[in-house]
Amino acid sequence: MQQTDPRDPPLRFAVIGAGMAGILAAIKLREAGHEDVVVYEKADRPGGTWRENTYPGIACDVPSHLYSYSFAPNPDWSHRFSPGAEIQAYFEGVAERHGIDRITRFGTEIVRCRFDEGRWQLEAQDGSTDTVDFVIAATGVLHHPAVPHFEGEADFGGALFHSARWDHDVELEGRRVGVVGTGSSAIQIIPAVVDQAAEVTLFQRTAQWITPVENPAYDEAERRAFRETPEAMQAVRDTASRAFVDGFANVLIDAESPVLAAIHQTCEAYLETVADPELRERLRPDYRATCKRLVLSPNFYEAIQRPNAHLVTEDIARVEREGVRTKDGVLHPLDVLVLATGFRVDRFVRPMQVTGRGGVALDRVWEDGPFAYLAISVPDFPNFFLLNGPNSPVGNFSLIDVAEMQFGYVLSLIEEVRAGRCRNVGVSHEAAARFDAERREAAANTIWASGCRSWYLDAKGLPTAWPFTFDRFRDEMRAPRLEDFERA
Ligand code: N01
Repeated sequence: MQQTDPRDPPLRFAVIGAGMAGILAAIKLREAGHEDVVVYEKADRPGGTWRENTYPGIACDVPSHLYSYSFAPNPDWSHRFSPGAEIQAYFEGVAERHGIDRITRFGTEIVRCRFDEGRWQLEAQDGSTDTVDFVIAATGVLHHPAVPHFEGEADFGGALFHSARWDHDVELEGRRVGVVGTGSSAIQIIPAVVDQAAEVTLFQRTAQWITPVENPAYDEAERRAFRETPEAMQAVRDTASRAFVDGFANVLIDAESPVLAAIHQTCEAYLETVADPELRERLRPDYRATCKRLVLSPNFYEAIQRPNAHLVTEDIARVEREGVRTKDGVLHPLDVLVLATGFRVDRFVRPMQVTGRGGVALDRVWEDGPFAYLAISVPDFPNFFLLNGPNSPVGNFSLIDVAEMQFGYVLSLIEEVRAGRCRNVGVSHEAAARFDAERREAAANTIWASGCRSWYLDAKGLPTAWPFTFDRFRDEMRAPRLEDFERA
């Protein structure tokens, strides 16, 4: 292994993406004493998914005191599950307080990253270039909208857009609004628009299990108490963490878990609150709760039972000038059609072209689906680390927690270089293959593989998310097993 002088010129870092994970990485790099850090962000402000998703009703389904950085608690959250605009303001505030906006090049999309002579050559869409020692890819998961194309959609006389590209110029008051999809986005949109719209039509391809949640507001006295007694705020966080992580994330990998059976029963009981038996049966899924990502809602069933709400379970045949025609020949007249159809979750850093050691293209390496050792490192891509990358834990818990643990691990790898023990560090082929084989085997026993279609599955139907306990993830993230890494 090559020894380098720790007093070499300071290491230079590029963080790609100024969303939750990118802001975190930049803050932690600087805290660790790395001063030469640049964040590249293609949009004009930070926030990632919270900047892009502005649909009516948007909120995070993880309690706000848990969905916060551990180092930046926020006593002022308005609700247990605060709305998206508040979360966006939180990230912008944290980025500003830590000076991250000042080291971010907004409006600059990195299109190519090439590993060359031990460093990464970056090229942006505007033609500018950069050379860095490390790339932190914080490009998000739920980022590239999945937009289905329906025959005849070009003829539609109304407004048509994806839920993550909400067109706020389109008036909803008194209009006939259609929503395609029954994921978390659609289930939040329906209650939020049902009062305004003349008619709301939900096009459901697959029914969805829903867990009832309450979303109380924090009053001023509670917020003052959080401000004055940070331990009280920490206690709320700890309680939520125990419920979401220990009580849920740890059991997803065991399809036979009694906890999952209890969640199923809760969802079934909630479905019973739908008064009309015919509507109730059309809303009843034919798979197990938590097979798909569990949807939490305080009010979806109430909204879908309104006289101006309609549930359509026939498949969509085509879009016409007047609206959507389903396969039974019925035309559903619409003024607005929202595609709440989810995201292309297999993209990760792409369409950025990443070329590693020996000219190997990431696209090529990921031909059969994206993978990364412990969700962080890909062989032949040294000094290139992913946050919330392929095989990362996903589910109803805080991805901020996940990213914080991952970045602590990445910092330990960076330390190998800073200390002069090597110049480049990346997982070995052998360790990556061993991890991938193990995670594939484990994935088959998870609840996600129990018989439903979801974005948790790859093209062959295998769950891609972390298929072990959350406790194991925590343990793995405590420190890298350096023998699994090639250091040059
Ligand atoms: O997307 P989804 P989402 N014709 O992929 C349907 C996070 N999130 O944006 O089930 C008809 O879950 C598709 O049908 P089917 C959260 O992690 C969090 O709602 O495949 N329908 C499905 O019903 C979440 O899981 C929050 O049969 C079509 C829907 O579209 C993730 O984002 C809020 C179709 C897509 O559901 C994604 O959620 C929002 C077609 N051609 C999002 N194509 C919170 O924190 C797709 N569908 C609350």
